[in-house]
Amino acid sequence: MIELHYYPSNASFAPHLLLEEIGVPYALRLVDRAQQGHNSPEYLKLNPNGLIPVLVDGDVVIYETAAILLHLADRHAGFAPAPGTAARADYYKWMVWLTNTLQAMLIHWFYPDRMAADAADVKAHAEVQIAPMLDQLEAQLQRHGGPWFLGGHYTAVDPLVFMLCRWTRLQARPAKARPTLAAYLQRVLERPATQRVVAKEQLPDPVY
Ligand SMILES: N[C@@H](CCC(=O)N[C@@H](CS)C(=O)NCC(=O)O)C(=O)O
Repeated sequence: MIELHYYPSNASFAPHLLLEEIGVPYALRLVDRAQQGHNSPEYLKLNPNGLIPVLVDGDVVIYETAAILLHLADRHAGFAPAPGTAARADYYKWMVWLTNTLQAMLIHWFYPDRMAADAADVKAHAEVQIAPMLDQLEAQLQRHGGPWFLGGHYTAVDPLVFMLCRWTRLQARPAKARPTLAAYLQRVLERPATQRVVAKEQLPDPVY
């Protein structure tokens, strides 16, 4: 059975959403961050970076949130455009940009003390850089009118967008401050799979 090594609200949230959408059986394995479970020798064998999540899918042991989403969408039809199409290129573009640009900047915002002695300054600068990235998400949704991030179909990109937007909820101008993005986030939240994951991870309101 598929196993997702997770911690509530961590980067495992996006793969958790996709697994629930796919509807295959899977087991959740809690990585106890309070006890440094992500740095235990057993966990480091799964992910030498000591980061959550890890997915174990038969012989496949895979880390990196976006890679896990791509892998799941490869194994289970219906969550990615056909290979070789313009829509597939768009899907790759957004998946990679979201993880290597927006997610990376959000990590600086969450852990500014890792970047410089003046953590408050790093956090403030990261937030300034995140705002126009969120504007890009708004512009993308306005361009095609939705309902999902790439257009008419919910894809593996949607859980990543939803998770990263959720992570901005405590910022001065969170993702939901943008009207088209706010309506989109509400649509994702209302999906039955999202509701089940929110309940399983016991995420308090507001979710985003
Ligand atoms: N690039 C990684 C980042 C994962 C990541 O930063 N996970 C966080 C939780 S959201 C974590 O495990 N942090 C533990 C730490 O930094 O010590 C991915 O996308 O999987």
